[in-house]
Amino acid sequence: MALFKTITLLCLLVVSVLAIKGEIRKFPDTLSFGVATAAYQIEGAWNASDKGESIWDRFTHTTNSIKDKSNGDFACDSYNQHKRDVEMVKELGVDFYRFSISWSRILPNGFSNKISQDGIAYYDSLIDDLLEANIKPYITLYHWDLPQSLQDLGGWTNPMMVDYFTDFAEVAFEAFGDRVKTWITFNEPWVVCIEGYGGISKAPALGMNGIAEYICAHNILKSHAKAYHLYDDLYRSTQKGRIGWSLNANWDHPATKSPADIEAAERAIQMNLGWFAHPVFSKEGDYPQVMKDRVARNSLAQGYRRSRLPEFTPEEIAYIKGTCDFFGLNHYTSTMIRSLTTTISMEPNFRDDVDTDCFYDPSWPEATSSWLKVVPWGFRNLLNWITKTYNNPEIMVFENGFSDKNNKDDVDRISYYNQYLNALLDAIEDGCNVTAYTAWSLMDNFEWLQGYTERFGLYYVDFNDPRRPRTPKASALYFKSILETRTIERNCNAQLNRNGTG
Ligand code: PNW
Repeated sequence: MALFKTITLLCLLVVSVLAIKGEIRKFPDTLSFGVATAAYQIEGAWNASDKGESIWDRFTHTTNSIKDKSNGDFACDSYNQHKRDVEMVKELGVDFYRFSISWSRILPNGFSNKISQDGIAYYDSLIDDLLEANIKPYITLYHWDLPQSLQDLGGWTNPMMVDYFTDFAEVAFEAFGDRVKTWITFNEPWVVCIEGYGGISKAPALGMNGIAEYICAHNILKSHAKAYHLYDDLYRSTQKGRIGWSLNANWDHPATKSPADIEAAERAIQMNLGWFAHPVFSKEGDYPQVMKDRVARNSLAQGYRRSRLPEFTPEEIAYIKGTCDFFGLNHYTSTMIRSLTTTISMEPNFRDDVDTDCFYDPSWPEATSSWLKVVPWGFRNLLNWITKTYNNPEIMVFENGFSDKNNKDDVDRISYYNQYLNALLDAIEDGCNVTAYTAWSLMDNFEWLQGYTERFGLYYVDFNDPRRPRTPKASALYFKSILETRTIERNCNAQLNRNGTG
């Protein structure tokens, strides 16, 4: 209790100092707020009841890849403590809770011929408790934990996955769609394909750079579109929900004003975000032209008979186009981009295909995650880029957050949220149609390769205590105060805004 009081006082102090320094800004009523988690990162209970093995179970159990040698076997024990989770979400006063479904918990062997009643019961109970607390459940269908049985068949390199994923989606629509009105098919397909298929820093760690990530993305695009059409054709009219996906993107800022760097930064964003966004949100559909050109050119120079980037048929292009009811975005940080003039290496490689040099400005404040620098104006620029490039879509921000090591008096996280929420308001004032903002994460959890060494939570979780007690950090109280008033103090740090749009 003493700790709670200290945190409250500290938080009030921070809020009042910030308020004295700057004006108060109001969030529009059209913006709703939420917090997010993902199944493998919080649930634990990896083999409870008839749950099947996922690629993250296999990866953490059989490789030495996790920094602190940990895994998600127990994690935050949310499988047994979801009532406490709902209590926390309620305490914060958010409008929605974004969580993901563990595919192998509801379909133990990956296929829809066998549905786990215990798996369905777990999510049923979570959804009912949320609704009872007046919080909207938002479901992510795929947050990286593929059933191992489907990985054994090639995972996302197997074109049959399009059907298997759609079957899984249908089971979820049937079981939960009466109460769940916002569906996110895939979380960050870029990370799935680049890090899990091209690289080795996410399961299944295939490491077939320059080849496998393109096949993975091709099948995920088709899987997403098929699930979207299924919802559209069979469920939308009765369930009246919405469906899209959530793409991760950095803001890629040109390192200088030279035309070459400006072009390189645009290419970087087209070949990372546009890779997935262009087929769905652009007028013409398909992959960005610059991406088709680059990968084809490099592939031919490397002796391949065709581009390593698979081609869509005109029917597929039309089928994929428009398959999102909103533009879901996960954003954390920015990078500086310089153009390169590399000779084409004989080994295929995604980074060579993009062919830019990226780095972090040394003046940017750091988080604990090596890739996360604090660049709020980049958020504003990115939201404006999406608005301009894709003709003003409705943007729902499904993740944004900051990592530290082990800190309940998390003033750096408070500062991050203050600055990024101000940048979001700037973007709304610029004309961006942003309707949702989600903090990652509700609580500290299993941070993939980093295990439990990087914490993103608004709530602190004690991973040494078998009961996994959760305690609000100062940032939880700060977030709660923002939600209560739907206002925020203007960020006074002019220096951090020096590169912003305007
Ligand atoms: C997200 N980047 O991943 C994931 O959706 C979460 O599961 C994860 O815990 C969270 O961010 C924090 O890492 C990202 O390089 C991974 O910009 C990498 C990046 C962004 C998001």
